[in-house]
Amino acid sequence: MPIDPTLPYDDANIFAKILRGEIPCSKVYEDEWALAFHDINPQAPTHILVIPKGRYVSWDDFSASGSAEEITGFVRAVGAVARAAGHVEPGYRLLANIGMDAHQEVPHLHVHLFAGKPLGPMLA
Ligand code: IU
Repeated sequence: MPIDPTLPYDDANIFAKILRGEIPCSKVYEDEWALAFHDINPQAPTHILVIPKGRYVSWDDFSASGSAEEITGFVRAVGAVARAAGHVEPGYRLLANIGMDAHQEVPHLHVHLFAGKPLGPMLA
């Protein structure tokens, strides 16, 4: 079910539990600002989720109220994940679903990183 992005942050969401270490994940990267792990239902040979450590529902509240340090740290982390996984060549795709129409399902900001095959033109 897609989430209502206008709701306040829910500390019981699954990615919050992963961040607190209450639920395991297949971690690929972690730093002060972000955690990255393999998606449990991969849609490409590489399908990684990168999440900020702060309590943000989506790109909307993150971009509006994240600090400059958090935003810079998160953006750098996404790039670091892609480089560490060796996907700069031949390329990769980033995607963030925000709210109902985009079918966001988990109410903690996450950026999908897809790679490992020719991904074709983007569908929207
Ligand atoms: P969405 O952008 O909110 O629609 O994507 C949520 C993603 O989170 C989706 O690709 C799920 O497979 C993934 N996921 C996960 O990796 N681990 C979980 O425990 C749950 C969802 I729930």
